[in-house]
Amino acid sequence: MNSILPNSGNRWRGVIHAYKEYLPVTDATPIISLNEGNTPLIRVDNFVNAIGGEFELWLKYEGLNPTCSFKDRGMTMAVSKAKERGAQIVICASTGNTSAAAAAYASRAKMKCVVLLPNGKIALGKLAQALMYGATTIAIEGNFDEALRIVRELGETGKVEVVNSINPVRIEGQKTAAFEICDQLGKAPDFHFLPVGNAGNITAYWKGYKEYFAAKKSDKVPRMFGFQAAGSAPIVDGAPIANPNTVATAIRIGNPASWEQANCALKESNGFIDKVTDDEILAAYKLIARTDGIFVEPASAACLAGLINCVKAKRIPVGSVITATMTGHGLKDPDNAIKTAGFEPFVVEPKKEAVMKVIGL
Ligand code: AN7
Repeated sequence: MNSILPNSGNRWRGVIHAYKEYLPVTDATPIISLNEGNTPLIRVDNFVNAIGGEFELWLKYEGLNPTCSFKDRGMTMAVSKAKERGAQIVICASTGNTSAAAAAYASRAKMKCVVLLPNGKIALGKLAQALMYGATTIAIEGNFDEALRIVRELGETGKVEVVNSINPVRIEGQKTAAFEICDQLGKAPDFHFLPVGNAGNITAYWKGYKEYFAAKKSDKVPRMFGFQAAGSAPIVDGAPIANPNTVATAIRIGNPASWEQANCALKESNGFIDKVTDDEILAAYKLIARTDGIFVEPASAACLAGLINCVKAKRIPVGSVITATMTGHGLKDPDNAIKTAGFEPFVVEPKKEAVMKVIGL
């Protein structure tokens, strides 16, 4: 169970090389990779103590992927398969992270990339990425769900390759995160926590855990615990939301594409889905940075907020092993970070005494 072993020469070469036998690729598939995956699984006892938990919590820090989110796992697959088919243009709707990943992998594959984003509702770092990687960047005067509808319609023309998670190979790539967790932990966790937006990731993790169990690479499957933002919680509320809203713009989605599959994962795993408020998200976002030095984006913190609520509701048995996906890096969203930190830099004269005064020496 060593995640380095599947790679020749001991060098990590990305999730397709590592987990080929579980993925729909052949020798004819051109592998477009940025060496994604193999992200750290970090145990965070300080956070657990701070929230009064009595369990092990391990964070899968997906912000350390090449474009700083979990989306790279699915995108290496989607762009490789698109290249194999001879597609020239990849397209996606995105709340930001999918577009960053699509733009990067398309650039490496020498393909044109078009991204549709909700105007003004995308974190600054993600917008910078789409522009820097050279994607044709279109800001829709509408939300993610409307952008995805347009992308679906364009996909039907056969002229573009859709790389949203409605493309099933995206889910295939993303399931490798569950494999890595089992490899890194030496077993499957009891619970897996993650934020839910378009619901591709909960679908992918559940598929991955089930396949690894079937392959006898793990001893069980975890219960899947998903969390939506209160203003964008269609699955929890049981109906699509026309005007979703939340500070966690990554999961500002009112009509998830993988809704049915998410319900299936929840049911099959004896899982749980709930919503958390923006205040709860921001409190968890700040706490994990201050207790364990882990900077994630607000959407990622939604599942930590959910965990805090589960501890209060005594939903987690003592001694459980929990993993949680930190889906995106905190640097993606500098605006929310600076607003949430709670203080600004001390501006002082360039003198030792002035600095000592601030330190309290
Ligand atoms: C940081 O980039 O949907 O439930 O267009 O960026 O699989 O959608 C992003 C989703 C969680 C939710 N955390 O995952 C997009 C997009 C972060 C995210 C989610 C997203 P899904």
